[in-house]
Amino acid sequence: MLCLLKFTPLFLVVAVCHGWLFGDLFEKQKELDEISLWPLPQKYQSSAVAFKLSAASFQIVHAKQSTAGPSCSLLENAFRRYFEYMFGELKRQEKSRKKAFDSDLSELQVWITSADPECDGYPSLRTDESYSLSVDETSAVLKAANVWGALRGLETFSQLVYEDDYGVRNINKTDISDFPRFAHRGILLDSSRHFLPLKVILANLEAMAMNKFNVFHWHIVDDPSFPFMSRTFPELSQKGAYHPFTHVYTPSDVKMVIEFARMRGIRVVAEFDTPGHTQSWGNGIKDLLTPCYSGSSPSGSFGPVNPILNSSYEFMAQLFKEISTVFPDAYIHLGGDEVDFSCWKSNPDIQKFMNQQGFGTDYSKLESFYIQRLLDIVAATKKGYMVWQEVFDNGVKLKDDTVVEVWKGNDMKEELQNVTGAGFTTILSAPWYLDYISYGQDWQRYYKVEPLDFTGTDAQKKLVIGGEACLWGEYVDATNLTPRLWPRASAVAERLWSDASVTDVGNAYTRLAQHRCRMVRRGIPAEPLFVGHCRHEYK
Ligand code: CP6
Repeated sequence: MLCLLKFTPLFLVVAVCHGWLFGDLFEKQKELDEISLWPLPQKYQSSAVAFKLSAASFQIVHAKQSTAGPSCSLLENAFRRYFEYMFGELKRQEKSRKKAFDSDLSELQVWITSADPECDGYPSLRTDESYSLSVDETSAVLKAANVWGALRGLETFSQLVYEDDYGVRNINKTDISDFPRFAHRGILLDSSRHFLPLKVILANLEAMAMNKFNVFHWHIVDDPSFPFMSRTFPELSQKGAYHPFTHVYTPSDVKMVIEFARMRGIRVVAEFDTPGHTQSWGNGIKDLLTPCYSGSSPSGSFGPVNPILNSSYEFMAQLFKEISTVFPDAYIHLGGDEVDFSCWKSNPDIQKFMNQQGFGTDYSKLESFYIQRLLDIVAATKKGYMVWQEVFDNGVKLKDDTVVEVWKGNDMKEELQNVTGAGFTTILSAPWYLDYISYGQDWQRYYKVEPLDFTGTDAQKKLVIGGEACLWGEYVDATNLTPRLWPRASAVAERLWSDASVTDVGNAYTRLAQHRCRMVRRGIPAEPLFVGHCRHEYK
């Protein structure tokens, strides 16, 4: 039995005898523990040789040759976080040197190889997240070009550590070489339908890092509320948030989200969706929205942003100028989905404008007219943009680096074919609307999606840069968000990170059940997959 190796203290000998009595059961449990990597690395080789780890004689350090050192706070912070994940539940006395045994593995050396480790930078679409990890006596080496790959490798290392039958931390001899299949692996959270307190957002960034997600698509405002506090237009949240003080994201809140995400290698892409989904904007900004008519007089209700007034574009230029400085990511999501034409149709001034422009009765031309001007405004801020698929479908002229998000379930494959055929990069969210719930294990449905399963050339397939799991907020707030998202989003995480050949649902089930227990142990209340238990529940 493996557990006999090098163990000398009396209490362990007793434990070994105990282990023999229940040998089969324990062996089975150990097998399970040892294969709980999620998402599965690209290349993975492990052996049955186990090394034990003691909190008192194991440390995560910068490798001598590393271009990063103790001045890299991102790594220092990550070392502390992962040490805590691995040894956190141990009582203080077990961590102290008195009662300790020596670790077979004394350290994990983190070796950053690029001249610029990117400690103080932000991750981007082009970030190299690859790493290699070698665990062998007496030290493990994690090698990555930059801090972003190191973060992914630290997560993997922490997932390799398991508790043996005696509560001792072990790690097996392992070699891993890993990189993501897709560059954009996102989660959409909606803080407009319900206000999401900061700590809920931060907890989910934490869970995202555990699943190697790297984009937080923050659908921050929408029809029901405008919680983003703008310095340029404070009226937006004063009049548009559910509450002007408690249900807003202050500039310092937003900074905290961005920094917390950065420390975990996660981009924050904010979405300010226009011209539709903007009811809450109208509370604070006079004349921004189109007045709807009932017959020949205004009905008192309002529609999408008024596209025929110069003031609308002047407002957008100022707002997006601010947004472009608040959010450091190279991309802003401009929305452009689900524009309801009925209000525009009812308004005589809009009808007149349609005639002048020669748009006839094709209101999608008016929508495109608006979007086109908005895109030019945003391009002037030097930002790239993401848009929902309608913007492409309506034939708007887009910058080459635009990312088109495919969200409609019908004809999804045809849409991917068209978008990539036109040469645009695209991400897929249509199959991953996690706000939809049903009885049973729907994660398997998300898991089985193959993003490249559409007709197209190799060049077209390369333009699919990833996907997003979306949790729209109509039925979600702080009380149920986390368990609704996890571990269902984990299925999407593996689809977007691991090799296309990783499709065995049975194998995935075993690992995912473990991964879910690990998330729970780390403080993320992830819901169960099915009947069963987590080992740590009974400790
Ligand atoms: N809000 C916004 C939404 C949705 C979209 N945009 C949505 C539409 C259909 C479904 C789920 C969500 N709630 N702003 C579409 C991208 Cl099924």
